[in-house]
Amino acid sequence: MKINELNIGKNYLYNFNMVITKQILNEFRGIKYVCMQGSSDRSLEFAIRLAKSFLKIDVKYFVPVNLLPTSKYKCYRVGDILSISHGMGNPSILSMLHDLSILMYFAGNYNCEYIRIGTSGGINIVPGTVVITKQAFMPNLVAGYKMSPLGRDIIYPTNMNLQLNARIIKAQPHDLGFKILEGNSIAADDFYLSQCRFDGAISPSYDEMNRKKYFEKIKELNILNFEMESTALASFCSRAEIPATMVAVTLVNRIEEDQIILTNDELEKFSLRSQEVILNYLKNC
Ligand code: R2B
Ligand code: URA
Repeated sequence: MKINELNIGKNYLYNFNMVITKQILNEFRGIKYVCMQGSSDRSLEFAIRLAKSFLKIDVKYFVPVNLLPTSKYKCYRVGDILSISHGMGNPSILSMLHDLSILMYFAGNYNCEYIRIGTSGGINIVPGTVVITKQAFMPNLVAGYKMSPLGRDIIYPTNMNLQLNARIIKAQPHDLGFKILEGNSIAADDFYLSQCRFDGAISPSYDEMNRKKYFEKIKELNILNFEMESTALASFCSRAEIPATMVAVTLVNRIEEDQIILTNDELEKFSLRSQEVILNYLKNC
């Protein structure tokens, strides 16, 4: 992990509403794996699943403690694993990644891995398939993440860590019960127009024909899913030299549908698949 030297001496993390004290550093020391999910409820559920798998306790009597004194993000620790929420979209995950990485660095956790466990809209694949991202694309189909510091556009590389991907895939049992595919992802600016849906609140500037052509280009680039955070995650982690990747179950095949028409039970079952893949990996570590 490589952190901006100017941060030495910084002791307030605004987005975590946290002053870095010795006690805080002790709470976060020894973390090796950071698992992130959009929703704070899912981070809590995952912490309970981790406790059930690794601590061998009766989770009926176990309430994970949130380590962040802010309403923006929630964070739970189980052994050397953190389960943290990142909110929705690139700006939300990116702000969290800065505070988290400063904290990890000062706590001496220089070698931790970051994994986003998510949901997504699949492209030409059966819903329920889990996608592991190799490279993240912007909606204009450029592989990279554009930022404009001081008004000057810079496109940062967005490669996920392929060794980490290989370790995750290798850790899966033969009877997993669903498919895992490694491919590329698009991080869209929203759920609707940036993912070329027709069912948002504003009329789209495209029609079925243009959309078909766009989907054809997507397929040529081996892009398998749409979501909203992969470019920020990949570019941040490449620059900070943190091994990172994203594992996201697909809830819909966007070639066929815009709407996600799963029942709550199906949605829950599918969402748990990405967690299961990472749980298998962590058990193997
Ligand atoms: C996947 O699902 C969310 C949108 O509903 C978003 O955070 C993402 O990347
Ligand atoms: N998350 C997204 O961003 N898009 C989808 O279609 C499903 C989940």
